[in-house]
Amino acid sequence: MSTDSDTGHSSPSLPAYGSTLTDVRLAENAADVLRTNDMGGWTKAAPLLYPHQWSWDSAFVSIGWAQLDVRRAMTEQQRLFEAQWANGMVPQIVFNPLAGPESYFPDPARWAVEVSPEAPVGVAETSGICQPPVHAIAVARIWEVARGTEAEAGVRAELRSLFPKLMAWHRYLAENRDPSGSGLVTTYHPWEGIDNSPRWDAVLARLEVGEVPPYVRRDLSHVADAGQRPDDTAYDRFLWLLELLKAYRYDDAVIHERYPFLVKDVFFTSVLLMANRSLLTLAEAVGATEGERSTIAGWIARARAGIAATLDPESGMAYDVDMGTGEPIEVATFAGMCPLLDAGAAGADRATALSLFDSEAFAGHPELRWAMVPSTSPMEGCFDPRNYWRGPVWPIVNWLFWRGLRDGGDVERAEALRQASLDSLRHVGFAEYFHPTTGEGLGSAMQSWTAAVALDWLAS
Ligand code: 9WN
Repeated sequence: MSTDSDTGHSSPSLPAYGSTLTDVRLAENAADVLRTNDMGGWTKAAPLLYPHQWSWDSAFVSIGWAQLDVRRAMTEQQRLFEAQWANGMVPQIVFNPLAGPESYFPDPARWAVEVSPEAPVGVAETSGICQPPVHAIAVARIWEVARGTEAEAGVRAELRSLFPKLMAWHRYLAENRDPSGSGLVTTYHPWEGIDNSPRWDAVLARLEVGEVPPYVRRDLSHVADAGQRPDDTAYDRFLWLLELLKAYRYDDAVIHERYPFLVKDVFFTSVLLMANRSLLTLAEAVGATEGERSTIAGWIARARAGIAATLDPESGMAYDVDMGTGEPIEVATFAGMCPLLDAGAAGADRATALSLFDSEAFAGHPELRWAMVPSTSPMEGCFDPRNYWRGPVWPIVNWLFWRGLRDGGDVERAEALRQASLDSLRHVGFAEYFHPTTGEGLGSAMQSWTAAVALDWLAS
C-alpha cells in the first residue's frame, strides 16, 4: 500500500473502505501502515507530517506491533527509552537523524535541550517536554501476548532491563511533576499530548508573549486545509513557552516556580494511574522488590485521591486545575470522564462518569456517526468538529476508554465501543482523527497509532 501524501485519505491504491471490509483485510491494511512507517527498530508517527519517534505514539505503536512481531514491539520501547533523560523523563520526540531540519518544526536546534544537564548526550536528539505515559500499559500488553509463546523468555529478559527505566519514568512524573504531592501531574505545554484542546485556552490567553525567533510551520503543507490544525496564534504561544522552558534549562524546580503554563492535568494523571496498574503486573513478572511494589501502590492511591478531588459536584466532570489561578478549568472534553480510566476508582465516581459517557455530551450524542467519544463535547460552545483536539474523534483516546471500561468490568459498554471503533476504522481508514458526525478522515492518513489500536481491537 502506498500514498504520496499524508493527506491521502482515499488513496486509489487502497482497497475501498466500508462496512464490507473484512477483519482480515482491515488487519492487513493496518499492518501495512506499521510496516510502511517502520524505520527499523522504531516507527514514524506518520509518513510525512510526523517523521520522528513520538513518545506516546510509540507506546500505542508497540501495542500494534505486538500482534505482528512481539520482539519488534519490545524493540520499539527499548529504542525510545535509550533517549530517556537522566532525571527519568521520556521525551515527547526522539528525532530521526535522517529526516533533516526541514522535515518538522520545531526541530532539535529550536529545542536546544543541551542547555539541560539532564538531557541525554551522544544518543539521539530529543525535545524537552514529555507526553502521557502509555508505555507501561503497552509493555504489559506485549508481555500478555508473549506469555506462553516461544518469545516468552526473550521478552522477559528485555522486560528486566526495561523495568527500572519505567520505574524512573513514573518516579519523574510522581515527583518532579508533582512537587507538592497532590497526586496530580503538572503539564507544562499543550504539546504534552492534547495540543490545541480548549482545556488550555484560558491559560494561553493570559500569556504575555515575548519575542519568538522567526519560524516556518511545516505542518500545514501536510494537511488538506489549515482548519484541521492549531491556528497561528496558538503556535506563537506554543513557541513562546518553548523559549521560556529553554531559558529555565528545562529545570522542573525553576519551572514550577516561575513559569506561566502550569496545569494539573487530570487526563495525564489518569493515564499514569492506569500505567501504574500495569507496572504492578510487570513488577510481578520481573520479581520486583516489596519496596518497589509499595511505591507503585502509593502512586496509585495518591493519583486516585488527586483525581477524586478534581470532580465538579455539579457537572460530575473531572476538571484540570489552572495553577496560575488555582481555579478549575471548566470545559467539557473527554478528560472530564477520566475516572473511567481507573478500574479501581470509587463506584460512585465511575457511575457519574458512565452517565456522562452515555449522555449527549459525549458518546450518546444523537448526531454522531459512531457512538465514540469526541475530543471536545459537541455541547461545548467552542466545539469545532474538523479542528484537531477541538471536536474530532481520536481512535487512540477511544482505545483508552475501551480499556478503562473493560478493566472496570463494564464489558458490554466496552464491547460496544470496540465494535463502533472498528466500524469507524473500516470506513475512515487509519486517519489521525475524524469528523464526529460525517466521518470525514482528517489530519494525517496512515497514522501509525491508529493502525496499531485497530490491530489490538481486532485481536481482543
Ligand atoms: C506535536 C504525533 C503527535 C501526537 C500528539 C498530537 C500531534 C504534534 C503536532 O501529533 O502533536 O507533538 O505537531 O501537532 O497532538 O498527541 O503525539 O502523532
